[in-house]
Amino acid sequence: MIQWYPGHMAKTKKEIQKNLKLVDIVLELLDARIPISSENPMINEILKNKPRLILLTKSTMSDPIDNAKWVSYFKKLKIQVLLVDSISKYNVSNIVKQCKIILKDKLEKEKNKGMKERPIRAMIVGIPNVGKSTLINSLVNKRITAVANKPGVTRINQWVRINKDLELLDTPGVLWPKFENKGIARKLLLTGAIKDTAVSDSELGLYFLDFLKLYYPALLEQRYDVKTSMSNDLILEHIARNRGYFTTDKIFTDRAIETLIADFRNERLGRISLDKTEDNEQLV
Ligand SMILES: Nc1nc2c(ncn2[C@@H]2O[C@H](COP(=O)(O)OP(=O)(O)OP(=O)(O)O)[C@@H](O)[C@H]2O)c(=O)[nH]1
Ligand SMILES: [Mg+2]
Repeated sequence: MIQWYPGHMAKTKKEIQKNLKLVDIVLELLDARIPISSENPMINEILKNKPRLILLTKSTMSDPIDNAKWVSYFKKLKIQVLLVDSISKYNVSNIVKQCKIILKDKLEKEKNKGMKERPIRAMIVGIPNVGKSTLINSLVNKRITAVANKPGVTRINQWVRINKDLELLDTPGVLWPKFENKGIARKLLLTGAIKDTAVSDSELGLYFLDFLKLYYPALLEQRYDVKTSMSNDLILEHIARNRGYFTTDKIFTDRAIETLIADFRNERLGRISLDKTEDNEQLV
């Protein structure tokens, strides 16, 4: 886990801006479960008017109803967006197609000037754990992967040739996550994007229980055989008892919390989205 501090952020920003000059388009990865909380706070300032495609990763883990809402949310903002999943390869093959559509004018202009058809050059950016490496692996067809040295504008850069249509800058831009408020920090902690000791597991667990009671009561009740009308303490006790997390004189509810969070991360609870468009509609 990278420790972000002001000097590091400035250096990262500079590095990405330098690399931007080498690419046609930026693939901005956001976690489909938290499309707002997984945004970098300075991304617009960094990318400015660079053509951009947002990829909502891990979209088979997120709530399908929220997925649809987020797609229309970004479309309303006139931002190109695609739901993807790098493990099941959902929509991965549509990434290049979408890039071509976004870059249509530029590519046509080059063609009219008599320039040879060439692969689109792209770079991936996103906060830690959002799925940058997994997407690259999923894009790359192992048999034809070739890393070639190609002169960049100011220096030699490593490119990964995905296929005849796409080349990726080999090092994705790792952006720092938002540290704006506790709500965002909790969601980043739950998805595993940050490891922060400022929020205790027990506080995180209770927050998540309240969230589940509000948005996914049926998933909570089914998984742990509890009722949402029960207090959080009682629910945790119930989970701990069912799993054998107790001795004759003690119940380990902290282990029940670990189970709860692990079940979310491992998709055992079901498809869950933590960010809701309703909370962000004022931004549109
Ligand atoms: N289900 C699912 N899991 C994914 C997907 N993409 C990534 N993951 C998982 O998320 C975790 C983090 O993925 P990485 O590809 O390492 O993330 P990263 O952005 O490269 O992370 P850093 O290198 O730390 O910045 C891994 O456990 C992946 O298996 C996806 O589309 N679907
Ligand atoms: Mg990585």
